[in-house]
Amino acid sequence: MTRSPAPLPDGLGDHLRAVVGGNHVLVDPELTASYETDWTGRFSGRSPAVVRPGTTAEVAGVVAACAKARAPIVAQGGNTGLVGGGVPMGGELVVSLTRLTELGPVDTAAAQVTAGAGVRLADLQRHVRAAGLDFGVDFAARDSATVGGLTATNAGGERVLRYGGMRAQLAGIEAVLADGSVLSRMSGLLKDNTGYDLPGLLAGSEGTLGVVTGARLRLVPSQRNRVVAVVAVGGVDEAVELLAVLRQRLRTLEAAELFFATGLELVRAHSGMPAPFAAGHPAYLLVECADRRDPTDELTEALADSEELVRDAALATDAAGRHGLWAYREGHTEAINAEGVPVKLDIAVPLAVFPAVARALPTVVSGAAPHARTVLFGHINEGNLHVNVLDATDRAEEVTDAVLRHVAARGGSISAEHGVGRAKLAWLGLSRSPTEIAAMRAVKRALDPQGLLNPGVLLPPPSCE
Ligand code: 2HG
Ligand code: ZN
Repeated sequence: MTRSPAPLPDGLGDHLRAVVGGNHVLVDPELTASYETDWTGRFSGRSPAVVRPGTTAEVAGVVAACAKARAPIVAQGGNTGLVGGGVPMGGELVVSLTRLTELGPVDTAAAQVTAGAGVRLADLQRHVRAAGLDFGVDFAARDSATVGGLTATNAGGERVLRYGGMRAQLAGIEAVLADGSVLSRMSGLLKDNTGYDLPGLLAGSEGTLGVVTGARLRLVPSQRNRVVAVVAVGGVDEAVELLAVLRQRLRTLEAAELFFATGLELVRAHSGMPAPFAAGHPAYLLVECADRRDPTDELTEALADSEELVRDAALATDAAGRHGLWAYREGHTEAINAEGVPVKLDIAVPLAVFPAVARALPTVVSGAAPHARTVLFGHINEGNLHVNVLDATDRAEEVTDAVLRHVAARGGSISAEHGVGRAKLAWLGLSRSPTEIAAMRAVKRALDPQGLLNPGVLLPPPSCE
């Protein structure tokens, strides 16, 4: 059954139209629908209106109007977050930041650029690559994910191994606070030791402390030469062992990703891609090396010296070949969704227990949902596994509980990179102590005393702790 949204408080609609223009306050359900359901299809709500400001000043005007009317809001970027943190599940107004697409000139002296919250990751990459630099964060949803969303969720992705996550790329931030005031620290100074790290605090705050409107981003050297290898291995132990060898030997290592036979079969069935090898193998490690000099020889040598771990390997250095190999890994999310709405969990455990956890998880899931199918893949260097569970939406809570408890008991995190959102709200206490949660709650109260910014996301109601 589709719930009707709560009506806009008296006068708020007129106020919002005065700020952003009538065309950018959407109330027709046909127009609001795509903002109300997340990419996976699992999280869905109804919003009284979707507001699309085009400048930071307009965002400030929108937030101030909502504060005055005590109307809760959810900020939204590309809507490809995977934990239900960007959709109006409590009937909030959606503030879409996708019109904030301003992209400043690349500052090659500082190796920085200023980007609006609505700039898509792929556009940012094209822009900075044209100036001979690159951006340190990359992942499959690059064509839809935005700078604002990346920042608000502290996105991770495929290059954390070399460059760290989104927080590490921030040289500054601009955000609208809950009362409509604009917080701006965009000077890009890398040495600025004058108090609390506000960009670091807003990064990963999942829209609960402010609405990110822009960021000053650090850039990294562009690496002209790249080589990608998909390496077939006997299992997850071998993958972890091989990773350790490659990380030790290859200064140029940029990515190390893991997937398994089940995931590969799904990707192939969905995409029609040929098998990477004549025979099937239990697990696959995808690695990428990048450098100003060609890193192919050093990767080939390292693999040859690890012949006891390497069952087979496919290498590519040209762009089409590299993308073809990456497609086996990056194709997982779409191939899984094509099978049905998954329960998505995104965990990390120390590498010392990573193989045991990866082996145990399908059984842990089956204990909670006997008919479920578990597909694992992820960013092995950070011990980060994406646990995708199909045919289990009716057992989502049981599956989540079983997996997250298993992970927490082994020293892991209940959310490695996607964030807490609504999906893991009730389990935050498995990863954060009561003291940490109380401190986070105090920060939230101080910055958003009316509780209007993304209520119901990240921090559980006190009764759940
Ligand atoms: C990735 O690593 C993304 O491709 C999505 O974080 C993971 O679909 C997922 O579970
Ligand atoms: Zn990921």
